[in-house]
Parts: sequence; structure tokens; C-alpha cells
Amino acid sequence: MRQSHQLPLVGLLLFSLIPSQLCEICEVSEENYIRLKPLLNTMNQSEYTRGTSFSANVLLSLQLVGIQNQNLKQKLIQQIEYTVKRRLSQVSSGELALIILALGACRNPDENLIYDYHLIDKLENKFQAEIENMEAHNGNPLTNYYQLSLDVLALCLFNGTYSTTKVVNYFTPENKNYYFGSQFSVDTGAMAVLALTCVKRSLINGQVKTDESNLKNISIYIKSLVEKILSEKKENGLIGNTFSTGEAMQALFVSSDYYHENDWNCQQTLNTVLTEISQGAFSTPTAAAQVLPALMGKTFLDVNKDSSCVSAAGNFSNSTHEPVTVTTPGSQSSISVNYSVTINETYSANVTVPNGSVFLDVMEKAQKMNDTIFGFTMEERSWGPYITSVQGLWASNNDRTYWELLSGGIPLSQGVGSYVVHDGENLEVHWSKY
Ligand code: CBY
Repeated sequence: MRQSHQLPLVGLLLFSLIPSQLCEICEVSEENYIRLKPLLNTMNQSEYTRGTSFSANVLLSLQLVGIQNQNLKQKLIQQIEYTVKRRLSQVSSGELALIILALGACRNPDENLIYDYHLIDKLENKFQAEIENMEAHNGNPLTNYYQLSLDVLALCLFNGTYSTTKVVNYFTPENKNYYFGSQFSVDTGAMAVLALTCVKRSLINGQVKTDESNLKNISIYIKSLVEKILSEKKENGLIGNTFSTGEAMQALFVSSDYYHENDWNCQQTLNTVLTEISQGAFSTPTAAAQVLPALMGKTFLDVNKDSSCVSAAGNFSNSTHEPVTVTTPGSQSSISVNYSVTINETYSANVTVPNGSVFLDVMEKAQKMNDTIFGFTMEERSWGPYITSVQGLWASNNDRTYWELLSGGIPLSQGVGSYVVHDGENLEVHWSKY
């Protein structure tokens, strides 16, 4: 009798202990799950969209939050398997890291694919190639530090081999690769915090051996990166911009030892993101996939938890199979914009496009008008089309050059495939250095 009285008491005691551990994580409450529906609808559209570069992002996100949409998951896994079999050599290091994280998330059967195709060994090679490129090209990796962080994270979570000393040498917070121009990249810093936290944990657990100074340095780096992330917090709670906020939240969830409770109002950030969702801000599968885990209180470090990630959210996506809404330009009316290409000189044209057009439509129309001046190339990336060259002048990671998109002189925070243009706008692609 006495025991059965004590049991609830013990339970209560445990319960009161758990929240103090988790209180740094704020997440959407169950009654608000409905507000995440637009994200799931967008991710569902992945199967209709051309290209597969976002499959790993979407699959990882679904796995982490424990959504049971088998139909979509199966299709994404097929796409990933095709990539792994047929074109792994063309996959960048970070894409491969994402594939490993997605396949290996939460002890699911597809984990075997990682080992069947020796993906960890292949990632070690691709990571090595990034380092070699930095050594040969003035500290510039083949891709970028966002991807190098993903590499370290996947190698760390899946017991790959990496040198802790190299991580310490390359990930100093002052490294130029955390910056684009003078702007700190919150996405990059956040991914680095996740990677460094994983490395720190495996050093502390004794899984990986190293000398004390490496562990100490890693802690110093995390602290400094967290400070930089928090200094990009806006008045409305967003961190960096709309698209970096989810990843910044993940970084702050795992690093709460490094800042004060008052430094960050998580609930405010969460509410602003929910408002942005309702305004349709996360309209591409990758944007939706990258923000969702944080909103459900999950981080990429949960990927190798021993349990399968089942959650209350499990079934709330079952009825999401809604038809894709094709944006038909508003009653076929036209708008006109000023479009220019700037290298040293500026070349401009007035371009008329249907209302509702995106930046890419303007570029295509201009190219038709004058192929020599406005001719361009692009490639499909996980966030949509990325402009690789204009007038035959190619962006280069070794030189840190790219084609920057601007409107009215201000850099855009969306790519050419998703930015919807307005009548009278001054659009520009500008040859720039980052
Ligand atoms: N992902 C990556 O490798 C990309 C990493 C990333 C930090 C990324 C943002 C963040 C993320 N979550 O994925 C990134 N961008 C990088 C590294 C880069 C550089 C790419 C070259 C390189 N070294 O790898 C570079 C050149 C500095 C860059 N991004 C340019 C641009 C512009 C693209 C213009 C073009 N030529 O097409 C653009 C449009 C900015 C501009 N005004 O010109 C741009 N990026 C944007 C807007 C973005 C955001 C996309 C948001 C959206 N809704 O479309 C971004 C999320 C992202 C993708 N870039 Co970059 C950042 C943000 O706004 N929060 C890993 C891979 C496996 O998927």
C-alpha cells in the first residue's frame, strides 16, 4: 500500500527534474501542430519537383520529427539510393553527409544502405579533398564551411575517422569561411556549433582520445560562435534571417551552457517563425525541411539516439495529400522591371513579365532579348536554381566569387527560383566576392 503511494511521488519528483534539463528547448505544443501543416504540405510536394538534391534534407527532417508518411519516405529513399548508385562522384561532401544523416536517423532499417555502399569511407575521402583544396587554394574549401560542418557532424555521429586536431585548426571562430564579406553566416555558425558539440561530447565520453587542450579549445570555439549567433538576433526574435533561424535554434538548444537564460527568448523566436509559416515564407521543400526539426524541439544531434524517433506528431500528416497549388500569374496582367548585370560596367534593360513571375523568369526573358549581354547558366541546388555564370563569367569557390542577387541595391534572401518580382523593381545580378 505504502509503495503504491510512493510511486506517484517518485514520478512527480522525476517529472519536476526533467523540465529543468529541457527548459532550454521550447517547442510547438500539440494543439499548435496544425500551424506546421504548411511545412508538411510543401515537403510533400518534393515528389513532384524536379531534381533530387533536397531529398536528403526532407527525409532527415521527417525522420527526426517522427512523421510516419511511408509513401513519401519510400520515394525519397529511392531517389537517394539512385544518387548513391549512379552519381556519388558528383555529390558534394555536405550532400553526402546529409544522405548519411537521413539514412541513419533513428535506427531505421535503411541505415544498412550506409554500410552496403561504404558511405562513411566515401565521406572521409570527400572531407579529405575539402582539406586538401584549402591547403592548395588559400584556405578555400571545395564547397564551404556549412558543408564541412555537416561532414564533421556525420563522421562524428557515425563513428567515422577524423582528426580532432584538424578540426581544432580549421574551425577557429575567426576563420574567414564563417563570413560572406563582412557578414557572419548564421547558418554556417549554427552548423559548426552542432558539429563541435558532437566532437566535444565524444571527447568527454572517451569515445575519441585527444589531449586536454583540444577539448578546451573546442569549448572556447562553441562559446564564441554562440555569441556571434546571438548577436545576429533581430528585434522580432529571428536569428540571421527567416531561413537561418531554425538552425540557429538547434545550435542554441545544444549549447545552453554557454549563454544566460535572459540572452535568448526562445518562445518569441518560435512565435515569429510560426507567423512566418502562416505567411507562406517556407515555400520550398528545403526551407520547410530545415526549419521543422527545431520547431519540434529536435536537433541533428538526436540523429543517433538509440530509440526510433516516434512522436505525437506521428500521424498528423496523414491527410496532407493536397493537390499542388500551381501559381497561375494573376489574371495574366503584366509588370515591368528594370534588370541589370553589373561586372565593372552595368548593362540594363527594361523587361516585361507576367504578374507573379520570379527573378529567373526575368533573367530568361532578358536572355531571349540579348543573349550576349544577358546569357547565363545555372544549376539545380537543394534550395532551387543557383546562377553559375552570366556573360560567360563563372562563379568560383576557389576565388570566392559569385553572382549576387539584389533588389534596389539590397541583397535578396531568396534565390532566383523563389523570389517573386514586383512592378517597377530594380533587379540586379552583381559580380561579387564573398
Ligand atoms: N548547403 C550549402 O552548401 C549552402 C550553405 C549556405 C550557407 C546556405 C545559404 C545555408 C543553408 N542552410 O543551406 C550558403 N548559402 C552558401 C555557402 C552560399 C555560397 C555558395 C558558394 C559556396 N562557397 O558554396 C555563396 C556564393 C556565398 C551563396 N550562398 C550565395 C547565395 C546567393 C545565390 C545567388 C545565385 N548566384 O544564384 C543568394 C541568393 C544571396 C544573394 N543575395 O545573392 C543566397 N546564397 C541565398 C539567399 C541563400 C539562402 C537561401 C534562402 C532561400 N529561401 O532561398 C540561404 C539559406 C543559403 C542557401 N543561401 Co547562399 C542563406 C540564408 O538566407 N539563410 C548544403 C547543401 C548540401 O545543401
